[in-house]
Amino acid sequence: MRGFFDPRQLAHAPKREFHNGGWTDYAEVPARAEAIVAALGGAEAPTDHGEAAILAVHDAGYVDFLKTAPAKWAAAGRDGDVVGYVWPVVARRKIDLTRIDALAGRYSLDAATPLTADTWTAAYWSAQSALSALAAVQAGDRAAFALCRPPGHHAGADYLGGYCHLNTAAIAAQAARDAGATRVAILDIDYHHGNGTQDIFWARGDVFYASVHADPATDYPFYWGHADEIGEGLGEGATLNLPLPQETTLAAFRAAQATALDAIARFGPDVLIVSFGADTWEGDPISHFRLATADYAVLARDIASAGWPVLVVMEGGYAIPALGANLASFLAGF
Ligand code: OKP
Ligand code: ZN
Repeated sequence: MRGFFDPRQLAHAPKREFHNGGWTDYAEVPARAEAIVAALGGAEAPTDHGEAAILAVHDAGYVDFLKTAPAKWAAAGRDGDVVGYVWPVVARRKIDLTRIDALAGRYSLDAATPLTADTWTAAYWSAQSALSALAAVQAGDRAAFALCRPPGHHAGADYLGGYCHLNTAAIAAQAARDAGATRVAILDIDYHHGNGTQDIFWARGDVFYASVHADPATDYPFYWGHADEIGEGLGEGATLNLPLPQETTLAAFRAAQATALDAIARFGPDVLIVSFGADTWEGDPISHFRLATADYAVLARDIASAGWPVLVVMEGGYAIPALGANLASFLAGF
């Protein structure tokens, strides 16, 4: 299977994130991608598909923020990375925001995702890796892999969060639609719910979003991913959330994924995009499921047996020594 990655994706390296009332080391480190490239025995450089596919999903003001916020932060006399500290929870007024702190709150979901001067470039190439893997599938490959790092599924049209800036799965889904696919399905099997992907396609019936994830009653992102969220308007019924309790092992995870695959089969996609996170692994440092390395091949075989062309995009997974083997197990299942 072809795999895509650009070394410029390594440049984004925030030092810390705010968690449980204090600063901790940033979990989404460049070494994650290096471990995966090593396990794959290398990756192809993506083709530059340009910014239009990104702007087909993301708000122009948000993209401008990603590019310019680090310079505004420095101009305000601050050291370190851009991070918000006040959020427009009560009133998202349509006022012209200029202050860097107002922008940082307006365009973010949490304080766990600092922006650096290199973030835009890394996120841009992460999106290009997704678009290049999509191109391989469009050219006839049964499956292709995009080593998207930074990841994407928590990023909405106009906000970053959860280590994510550009929603690579959504960008690929929209690009597939724009290239003529009638229906696109996204299966999200990262440990965390992909709130950004859900938000982007919430009111649309042409892109189905199904997610198996840790119950947001106990886990990030808390405000999304509950079973009663099914989409709205034209999108009603095109969102499926299957939250599971902490300590979940293969049997229950596989059954939930089968429920998602059945719903996707009824939807009838031209192409399936899998948001894959290896943070469901039993030893993940920030997550609480109990999947074993060999389980990923089982999950992948279940997905592959449905027969749709599959684009796999990388999301989370933070146990660096096991990351390569977990990903290799998953890809081998195809
Ligand atoms: C991103 B992805 C632990 C705090 C975790 C953010 C979780 C983001 C997960 N230091 N908070 O879905 O793997
Ligand atoms: Zn995750």
